[in-house]
Amino acid sequence: MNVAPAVEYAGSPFAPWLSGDEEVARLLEDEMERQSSTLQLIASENFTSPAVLAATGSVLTNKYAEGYPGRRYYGGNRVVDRVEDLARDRVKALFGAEHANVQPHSGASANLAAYQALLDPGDTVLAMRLDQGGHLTHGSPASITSHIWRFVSYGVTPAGSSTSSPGEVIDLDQVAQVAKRERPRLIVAGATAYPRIIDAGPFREIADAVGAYLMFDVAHPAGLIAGGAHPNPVGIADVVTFTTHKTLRGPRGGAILCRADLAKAIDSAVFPGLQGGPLEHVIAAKAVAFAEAARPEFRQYAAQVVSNSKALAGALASEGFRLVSGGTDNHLVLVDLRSFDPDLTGKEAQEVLDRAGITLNRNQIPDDPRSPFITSGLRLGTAAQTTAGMGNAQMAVIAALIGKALRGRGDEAVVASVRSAVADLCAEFPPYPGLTGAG
Ligand code: DSN
Repeated sequence: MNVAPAVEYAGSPFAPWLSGDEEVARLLEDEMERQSSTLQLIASENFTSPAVLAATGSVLTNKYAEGYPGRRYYGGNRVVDRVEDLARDRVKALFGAEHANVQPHSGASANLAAYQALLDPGDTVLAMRLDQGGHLTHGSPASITSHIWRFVSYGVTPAGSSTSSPGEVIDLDQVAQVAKRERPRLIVAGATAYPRIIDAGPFREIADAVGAYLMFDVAHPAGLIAGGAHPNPVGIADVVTFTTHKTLRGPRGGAILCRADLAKAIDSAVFPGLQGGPLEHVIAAKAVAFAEAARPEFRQYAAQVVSNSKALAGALASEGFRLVSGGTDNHLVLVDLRSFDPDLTGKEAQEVLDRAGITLNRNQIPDDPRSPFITSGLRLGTAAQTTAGMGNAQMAVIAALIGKALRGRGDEAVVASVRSAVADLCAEFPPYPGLTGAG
C-alpha cells in the first residue's frame, strides 16, 4: 500500500534532466518517495548529501582515464588528474594514510586488489567466516576469492549464559591458534554483521607472530573511524580497504589505504590488474564525501549513529529480541528472532517489515541452524536515519513498531497501521528536504 501522496511529475527534481525519458524520471521519483516515506535500516546504506549526488551525476562520467594522475593512457585528463589527486589527498589526510587508491569500483574490487597485491595464487589467508559475521570476499566458498587463495577461518566465541557474559565476540584465541597452525600469508580483520568494536592491535600481534600481512576491511565502520567513534587501524594494518557508501556517507564505491612501500603493488593490482577506466564522476563524489567527513559536525554524526544504535538495541531487547553479543558498540544491531518467536524466520520478518515500510535485511546469526536464505536473525543499522535527523526517541518508536508489526503479522490491518505510523515518522525527518515534493 502506498500511503504517501502522489508526486507530480512536473515538480520532480529530476524533470529538467530527464524530460525526454519520462519512464526513468518516474522511477527515480518513485525511489525518492520510497526512501523518504519508509525507514531505511539496512546497516550498509546511508543518505548521501546533495553535493555527493551532484558530483556523481556530473560530466566526469564522460571521461576515460585509464592509469593514474600524470600517467594516463588517454589525452584530456588535465582536470581529471586534479579530481583524483584531490580525492587521494583528502582521504589520506582523513585517515592519516601514506598512500591511497580511490579507483576501486566497490568493496569487493578493493579486497580482490589487496589480495592480488599481497599474495600469490594458492597462498593461505585467515579471515572471519561469513556465517560468523564476515564477508563473501573473506573466502566464502561462493566467492572467487576462495578459488584463487586458500582461506582458513575464525569466528566468534559461543553465546554466553548471562547478560554479564554474553559471548559472541571475535575469538582472538582461535585467531592465534589457527594462525600458528596454518601460517597464513595474510590475516584479514573486519566484518559485515558484527556489532562490536574491532581492535586492530591484537590482530597485529598475531600477524607479527606468524610473519603475516594484516589487512583490515573497514567497509562498515569507515565513517565511524573518520568521525572518531571507532579506533583507526591505519598505521597498524598493512592495508585498509573500505567502501565509501556505508557509514562514510559517500557515493557507492571502494578505496584502499596502505603504507608507501606497498603503493606500487596496490595501484598495479587495481589498474591494470582488475579494472579498466576509473569512474571519475564517482571519484569526485568520493572527494566531496571525504571533505564532509573531515568536518566537526561529522564527529557529532558518528557519535549519534552509535548512540542511536545503542538506543535501538535496548528498545529491541525490551520487545523480547535477543541481541547477538548482548548489545552494540557501533552502527548496527544483530537480533536473534528465536527469543521473540521461535517460528519466525529472518526471511518472513524481513518481508513483513517491508510491507510495514521498515527496510532492513535478514541475516544469519552465529551458529544459525537456518540457511543464509532463511536465517534466524535480522541486521539493523542506524547510519541512514541518523543522517535524516532521527535521535534516541525515534529509535524507541521504531523498535516498538517493529515489535507490533511482527507480533501482528497475521493481521494486515496491524501491518497497515504500522506502515501509516512509519510514514508519519518519516515525514518529520525527510532525507532530502530541498529535493522532495511536488512543485
Ligand atoms: N553487502 C554489504 C553489506 O550489506 O554489508 C557488504 O558488502
